[in-house]
Amino acid sequence: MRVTLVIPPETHSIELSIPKGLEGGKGVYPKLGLLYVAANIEARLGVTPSVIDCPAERLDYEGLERRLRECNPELVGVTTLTFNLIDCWKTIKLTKRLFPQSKVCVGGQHVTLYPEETLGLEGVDFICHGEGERVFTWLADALRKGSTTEELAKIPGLGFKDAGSSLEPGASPRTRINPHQDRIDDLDDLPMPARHLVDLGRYDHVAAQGERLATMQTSRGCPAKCLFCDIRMTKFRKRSAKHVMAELQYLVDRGIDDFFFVDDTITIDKSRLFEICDIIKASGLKIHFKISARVDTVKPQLLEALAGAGCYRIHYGVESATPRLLKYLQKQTTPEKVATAFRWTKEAGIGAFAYCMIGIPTETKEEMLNTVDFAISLDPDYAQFSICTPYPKTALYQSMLEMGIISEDYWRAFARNPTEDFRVRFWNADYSEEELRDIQGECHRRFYSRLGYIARQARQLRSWHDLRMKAGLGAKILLRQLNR
Ligand code: B12
Repeated sequence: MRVTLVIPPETHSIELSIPKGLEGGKGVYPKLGLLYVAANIEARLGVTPSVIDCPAERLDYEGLERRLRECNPELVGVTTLTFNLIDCWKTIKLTKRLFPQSKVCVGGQHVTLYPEETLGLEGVDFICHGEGERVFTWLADALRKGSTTEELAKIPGLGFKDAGSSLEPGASPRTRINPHQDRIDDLDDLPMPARHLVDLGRYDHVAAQGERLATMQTSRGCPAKCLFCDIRMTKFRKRSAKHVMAELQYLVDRGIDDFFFVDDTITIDKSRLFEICDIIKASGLKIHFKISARVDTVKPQLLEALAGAGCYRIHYGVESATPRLLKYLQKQTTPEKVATAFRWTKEAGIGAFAYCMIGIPTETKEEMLNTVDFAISLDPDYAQFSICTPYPKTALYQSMLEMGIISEDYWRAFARNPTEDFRVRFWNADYSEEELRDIQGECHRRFYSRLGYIARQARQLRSWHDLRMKAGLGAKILLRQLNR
């Protein structure tokens, strides 16, 4: 069976918390979801899929068409997030036009949130909600064996269109969504992502440190309750330190020296993280890596261990300098805790990335600008000021619906009918989107145009390519502000 897995082009992404102009041009990280799916089908069924990573291969729809024709697929898997749903659907329709007999299965975070709506889209034959490794493999196996509708109905996490025997002419097929599969508890049981199916040399990012970059995942889930996050209060599951080390070694042997651990919150289980750091140190591997953490999950000893193992940056969710707003966001932190964690991080010799938010409901402009001053006082390597965005199915969005702030479930409507005129909505009664985008520009300019900051970045340049990427990003930040 010829299987092709596609990461769609990012030409029609919707503008979210960060302006598209700033999001683009920073580089591309390898996306692990599809590579996990690819590895599992290869290991369990002996089917080696082709992977088309459009952003990394810099493919538009013409390029994608060329690549799809080369692959001549029978089963196509497409990964999707809500922000690139339009591109996802265009990819599906292109596939169906080129290969009407092929089967299309869609998976990813968006599908997990909106299984029914995604399955309803023209061209989609199957959806996979939740983790895709096993479900997609079961599906491919079932298709290979020519399984019946009843057999498909037994695959947990799968959804499909059932034409049924009594379908009236012209009637739409019934959509059937099977119950959720159990979460994969033993993550060591999963084969490592099939990175051999992509060109690792194509990935790089403005905030990277080494020569060659890879993403890695050592755990899944986060028990925290942040109001704006759609994975809040999900069960934390982890790989063993030994399993993680085997993957690191595999990648180092292939020239990778810079790792981005994309775990939701890798620091939840401290003893395992200590163990990972110890093994890396004992192995003598010379690597750089960065992680994401909550400020209340780090302590000096852990930071020291991380630094010793090669951790060069920690991404922290700072969000706001205003305690009232932190409380509202159910962040369970305070500016003092944030400042302490940043101080400890610096003392351990690790850099920091401060994720901040502006435009939180009821937030004033003064409070937004206070957050920039606070971020500057934390002295991170980078800071990002996102506009607080009620993402689909988050508690923040649900509360907007329940309180009647919005009258229609616009994300659901978009999931049913993704149109290019869709605009994301923010929730701050006192400022329009334009005003918020203006303040956001001002925040980035304030943070990034400091002479001391620019001088430090210049000292840390890795290469001409690095200089080009950083200069390009800097110019964009300043030009956006001047053009406003
Ligand atoms: C790391 C990360 C980033 C990184 C790197 C992204 C990358 N290229 O790897 C950075 C910081 C760049 C980033 C940026 C953004 N991110 Co982000 N990010 C994440 C994070 C924390 C992990 C993603 C990941 O690698 N997961 C690990 C893999 C293994 O999981 P997975 O991708 O979900 O795949 C599994 C299933 O979904 C499924 N699956 C996936 N694809 C397919 C396909 C098929 C065919 C099948 C069958 C199954 C399947 O199977 C996979 C294996 O189990 C998630 C949170 C999360 N837990 O998902 C947010 C998340 C994906 N990001 C999100 C958002 C909104 C963004 C931004 C748009 C933010 C912004 N700037 O406004 C940008 C978009 C940039 C971009 N172009 O991608 C949202 C998406 C919400 C949504 N409804 O779409 C998430 C879910 C965070 C959240 N909770 O709100 N992000």
